[in-house]
Amino acid sequence: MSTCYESARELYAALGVDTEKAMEQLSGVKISLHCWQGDDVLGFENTGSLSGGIATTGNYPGRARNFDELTADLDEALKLIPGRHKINLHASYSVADRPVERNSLIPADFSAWVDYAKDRGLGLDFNPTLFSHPMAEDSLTLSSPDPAKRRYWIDHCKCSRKIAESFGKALGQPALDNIWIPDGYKEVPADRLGPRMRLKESLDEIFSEKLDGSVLYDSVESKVFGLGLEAYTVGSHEFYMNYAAKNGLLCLLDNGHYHPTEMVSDKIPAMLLFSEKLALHVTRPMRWDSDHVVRFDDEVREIAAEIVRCGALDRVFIGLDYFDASLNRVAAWVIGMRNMQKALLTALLTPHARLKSYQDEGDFTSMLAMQEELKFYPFAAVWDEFCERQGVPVRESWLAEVRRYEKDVLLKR
Ligand code: RNT
Ligand code: ZN
Repeated sequence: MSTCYESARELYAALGVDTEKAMEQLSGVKISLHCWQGDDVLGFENTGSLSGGIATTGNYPGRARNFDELTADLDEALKLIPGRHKINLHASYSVADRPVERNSLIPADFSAWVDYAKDRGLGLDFNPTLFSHPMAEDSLTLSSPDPAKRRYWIDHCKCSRKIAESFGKALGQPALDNIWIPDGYKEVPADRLGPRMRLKESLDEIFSEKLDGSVLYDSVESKVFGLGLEAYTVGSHEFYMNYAAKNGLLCLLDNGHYHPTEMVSDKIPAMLLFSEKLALHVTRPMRWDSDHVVRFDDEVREIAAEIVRCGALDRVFIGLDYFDASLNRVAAWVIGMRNMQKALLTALLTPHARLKSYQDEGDFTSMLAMQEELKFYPFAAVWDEFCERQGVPVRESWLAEVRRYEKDVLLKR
């Protein structure tokens, strides 16, 4: 035990905060690591470029091109991240030994991923992929006016739920199946209701099949706009918030999918009052839904603080969602995951009851003073101790290992 940690423990103890308990709680939090940062969201189907109003920029060398490369890169990242987590897959990452059509995918097409996760004690989450595909060229899928396209994507979403359910069963921990669609229009539409009616009908059919709710959670993810789809998004926040509430599904809040001054942290307690579970995509929007690597910034810390002070660590599915092709992709995973964990740890080291009572007593002076003083409490010493105990590199020493891997593996691709 370092002397830094010992003195930090005493300082926190004086506030009534137990650093041992905070580390213990943090070690139990699983974060879903999005596989798609590893290959710029391209997947294994060779469909070419990314579409659906999302984009990656940059051409940093070493992108993973297949299952072996992507899993090797994930292993490298996981070595440097404390705790045991989940991997978030998209349907476009199937490892089938036959030509796959997305509307007929089966659990066996992902058995390599299940074996991978089982070997390492990881969980898996899943997402149907309703973009980067000829049937989604116009960025209209579940709301398309073309019944053949709707049928194709409904069937894809139905298969996807079964695949996620199979993950939950095989790995003995629930899997989240999250539906996000790009559907929207570049120009101000002449009909806003029709597409939403079609989306609602498609979802009704997708969710009409009752699967095993003890291993499968379904979520729906809204958005405010996409690239080239600036005027209208079919699956807006109001649409999905109501749809999820009425149908007992989870709402997935992606903090890049709201107006720039609208905060997901503020939505968390409101959502948790009305639903048992909630899902998040933690990202970093810069001016727009730019999907930058998650930093230890004010909003990520506030999101973590809300989860912790609502006592909701077991009610929120925390996933990351960003894709930056201008950086070492393994480092991008490590930075984002460690930042999310640092934010959670900081939240766990906060004397929330004391701050709340200042608020309730109307003592806003003490509340503000303490909130600011707490920013300079030695949470870094607790983080270092946590990394040490978890057997992962302390502070920036992980970067040298990523550089070694880059030289030995990534640059040889
Ligand atoms: C897009 C959504 C969605 C995707 C991933 C790849 O704006 O955030 O979650 O980023 O499914
Ligand atoms: Zn997202």
